Amino acid sequence: MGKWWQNSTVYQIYPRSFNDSNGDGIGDINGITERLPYLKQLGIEVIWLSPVYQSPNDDNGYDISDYEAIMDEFGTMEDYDRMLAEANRLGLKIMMDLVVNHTSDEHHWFIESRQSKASEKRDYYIWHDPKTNGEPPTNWAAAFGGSVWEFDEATGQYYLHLFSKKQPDLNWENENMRHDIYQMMRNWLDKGVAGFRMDVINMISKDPRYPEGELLKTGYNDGSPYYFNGPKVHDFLQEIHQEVLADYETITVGEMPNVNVDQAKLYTGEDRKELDMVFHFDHVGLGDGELGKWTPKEWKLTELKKIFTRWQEGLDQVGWNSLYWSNHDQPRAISRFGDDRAQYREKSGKMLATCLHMLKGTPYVFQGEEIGMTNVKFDSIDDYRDLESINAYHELTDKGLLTEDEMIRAIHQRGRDNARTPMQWSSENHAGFTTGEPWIKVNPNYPDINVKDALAREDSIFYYYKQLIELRKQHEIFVKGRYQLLHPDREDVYVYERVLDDQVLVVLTNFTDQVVSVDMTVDLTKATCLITNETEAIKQTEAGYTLQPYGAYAFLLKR
Ligand code: TEU
Ligand code: CA
Repeated sequence: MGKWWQNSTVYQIYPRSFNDSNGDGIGDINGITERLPYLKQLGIEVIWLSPVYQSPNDDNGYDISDYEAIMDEFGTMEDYDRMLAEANRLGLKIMMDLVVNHTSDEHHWFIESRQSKASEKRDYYIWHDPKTNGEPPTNWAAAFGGSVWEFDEATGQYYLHLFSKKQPDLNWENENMRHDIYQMMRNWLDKGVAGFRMDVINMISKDPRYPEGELLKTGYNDGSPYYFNGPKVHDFLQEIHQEVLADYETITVGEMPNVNVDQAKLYTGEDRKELDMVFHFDHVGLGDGELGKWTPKEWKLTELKKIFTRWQEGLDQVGWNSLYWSNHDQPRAISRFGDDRAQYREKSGKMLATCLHMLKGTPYVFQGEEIGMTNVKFDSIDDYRDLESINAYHELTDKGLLTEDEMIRAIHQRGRDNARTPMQWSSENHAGFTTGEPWIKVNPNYPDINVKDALAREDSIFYYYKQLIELRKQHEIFVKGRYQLLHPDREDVYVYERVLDDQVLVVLTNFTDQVVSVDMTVDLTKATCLITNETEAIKQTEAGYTLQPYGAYAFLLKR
């Protein structure tokens, strides 16, 4: 099953926040081109590019109004072609973000579709009559607040939008629509892109009965059992493979909220001819309370270990894991799973990277993760830009479910803008991201946390990531080694092994700010230390091996 991307590392760019080349305060494609040598230096091989297509930016590009034009704010198709050529010249592959569960309501397909019931594009979207009492077809809650149904006066029907009302869901039951999507995908592959990250791709098949869901605290119903992993999702994915992907050497990853291991085997099994890997959400949902991420609770390391172990063992030999701590929808890894207090920030960042990058799967590094960027705490909701946070703030406080203070604190912990503050390039004004006014404020800690500083310090997180990425290419055990969890019940350390023939990779990570001891059956004093965030060799006492706060070691030894 050896595929080139099994020992590659993917770097995600969120273009709006990556690098502004023309001083308008918004990241752009020429800004990306300027920084390609930096990514080459890191050692990554694939760039997952969040959407750069034409969009009104209701959801920052995840609402596409033209799949084959470049967003005005990001530049031109010529800029794009130049960036693609330069990336490919440097040996960097571009993975585009395919958002085909929905378009923007400003896409010409939707403009035509809403014009009349007789429009030939009517059935490209999901239109239903009101209930006899005039209410929407179901009471389902939309991901970004309110109902999933928006009434359209012109034709007296509702259209479905699982996200914002400016993101109408496409009707995948319509064959003409599907084939328009396939042609668009082929056009991008013919330009030389390497593949696709497929946005909420397990939502494209809906239960045709549109049954009501369970009542939620918000007063809407939970329709998610009826639009995740739906009845025809595998038919559609196999058709995408057959009509498009089979003709190219691609890398594909499906973003799949609510996917479990058994379903993932069907999505990523090599014989299934669907996708190469999926993003699951089990670990990033840790601690979710009765209002999901807006009521974040403590999480337990034993829970995290159970989740990673379920996926490592579950997909072993029959599928392939993606490995990630964060992305543009998630808080910063160090703040979420590590410790962003100054004395532990870098060390816990290296510990998290060690823990993740030694697992079986393809690692994804989110922009800024490689220099240890952290969450931000803006005082006012007015400083936030993400419609998910802003809509939730108003809906949940208006309904009296959370106070404004509780909501702001939840946004500080789990809001998506934590990942969307501008990339911190230097200690210059606006962190060197722009010479203009940034579209969202820069994290005020940029004078201490920035690329220029990281590149100047050989002990920075950047060079640690570079080393991890290189190790993955050097040792077959990273790709093929069988995973084995050790000390499953401990709440302080994550210790696991990877075994390949007579080789054993032993990974020890301390997720706490305490000194701990770990007893091991293997003799680590004779092992080769591949990488560590410590300046000294591991010590052994009668209580076992000593791990300092947020200490991490990876050893290679012969059985
Ligand atoms: O995200 C899918 C998704 O489920 C998000 O709503 C995410 O889980 C949530 O924001 C976490 O709280 C994809 C894209 O990654 C996201 O940026 C888009 O907003 C969304 O789809 C709609 O395209
Ligand atoms: Ca710009």
